[in-house]
Formats: sequence, structure tokens, C-alpha cells
Amino acid sequence: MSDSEDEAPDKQLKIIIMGDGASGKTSLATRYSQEQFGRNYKQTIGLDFFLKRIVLPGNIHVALQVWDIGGQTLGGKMLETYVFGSNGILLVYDITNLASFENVEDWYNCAKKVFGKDTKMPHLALVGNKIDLEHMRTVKMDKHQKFAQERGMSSHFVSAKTGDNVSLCFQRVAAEILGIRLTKPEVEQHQRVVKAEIIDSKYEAAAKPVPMTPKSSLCSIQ
Ligand code: G3D
Ligand code: MG
Repeated sequence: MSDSEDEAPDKQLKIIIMGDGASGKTSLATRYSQEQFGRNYKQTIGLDFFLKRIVLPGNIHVALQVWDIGGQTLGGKMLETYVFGSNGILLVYDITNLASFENVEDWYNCAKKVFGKDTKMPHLALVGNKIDLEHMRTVKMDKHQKFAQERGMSSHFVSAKTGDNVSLCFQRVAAEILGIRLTKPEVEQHQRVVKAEIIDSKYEAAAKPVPMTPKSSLCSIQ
């Protein structure tokens, strides 16, 4: 029973996916929510976020509320609404698009601005997407690492297309937020899981409602 989907989660975390248009935010969200690539989960679910249940070491059940900022651009009016109350922010860029990396700084500042001195900053994660296009990489690894290190961010490389490291990325971010350490076997398991999921393309775990009400006035911003 302990890993039943119906069991109330111990924690709920709000995670925002931010970054330039075409960096792969929607693809990343789609891959993680439905284990597939290239379909619009919003059309399926009709919401701007989805919920995904995961289990962290110590049998801690976590419901991740994952938000895609959609077409919001830097300075967009709704951005604050998305970012407010988040526990984690994924700052996504495309490793083949230098401008998308350079703009991460602005996204970072934009996120920081929402959180005043008295509010706890969410965990920030630097996510280089499209590692399946490694041969077209224009953003050097050390630039990525330096940026993340200087700002105390966690660092991730993923491919929403192949699924590489996608599940691991969210698992690591959730663990960071809750101060839980992932062991090496757990990390390895999550690296494998996504690849296995591509092969039999299951639709499980997509946006299951959890027995708690998200701040619902935000649910249908389009
Ligand atoms: P956005 O939501 O940040 O705007 P999208 O980005 O998820 O819409 O993705 C933008 C484009 O990048 C899409 O291509 C998508 O297929 C592609 N893409 C996203 N993630 C990856 C990835 O990991 N690898 C590769 N190779 N492509 C990716 P189109 O051509 O549909 O515009
Ligand atoms: Mg999008």
C-alpha cells in the first residue's frame, strides 16, 4: 500500500519551468508528465500545470506541481503570478542556442525579484536541454558550470526529446528542496527509468489529481 497512487502525499512542491521560447520548456514538461515527446499536454489536460507523484528516499511521497510559463516572456505580466510561492525554478536553455543561455541571467534576475529579502528563495536549477544535439552545442560546459556554481544553483543536462535525465532532473530538484540525499543507485535508477519508458511509452502518472486543492484561481491561465 505504501506506494499507492491514492495515498495522500507527504509534501507538495510547486516547480516552475522558465526560459526563452523554443528552449524546450513544454517538451520537457510533456516528457515528464506523459513520458512522450511532441504532444501538447495542455490540450490534453486543459491546465497550465500538471501534478506528478514521486517517492524520495525514506519513503517520502511528494506531489510535484509542475508549471510551464508557456508563452510568457521576460517582463510578462503574469510571470510573478507563476513564480510566486514556488519551491523550485528550472531555468532552461538550449545548449545549441547561445542566446538562450545568455538570457538565463535575465530569467534568474526576474525570478529573484519576485522574492523579497524576507521570503525564502526557491531552489534554482540550471537546465541545459537538447543534449541529443551535443554535436551542435554552442554553450560550453564550463560556462554552464560556472554560472550554476556562482549562484548556488544545481546543474542539469537533459534531452526532452530522448528523455535522457529528465526524470532524474526533477527527482534531484525535489530532493534538493527537501534536503534529502539521493544515493548513487537511486540516481542510476532514474537515469535508466526514462529510457525504459520511451520504449513502452506508458501514459501512467500523467496529471493525476491529488487530494488537495491547488490555488485554483491560477489553474486556467492560457
Ligand atoms: P518552449 O516550450 O520552451 O517554447 P518547445 O519549447 O518545447 O516548444 O520546443 C521548441 C522546439 O525545440 C520544438 O521544435 C521541440 O521539438 C524542440 N525540442 C525541445 N526539446 C528538445 C530536445 O531535447 N532535443 C531536440 N532535438 N529538440 C527539442 P519544433 O521544431 O517543433 O519547433
Ligand atoms: Mg512552450
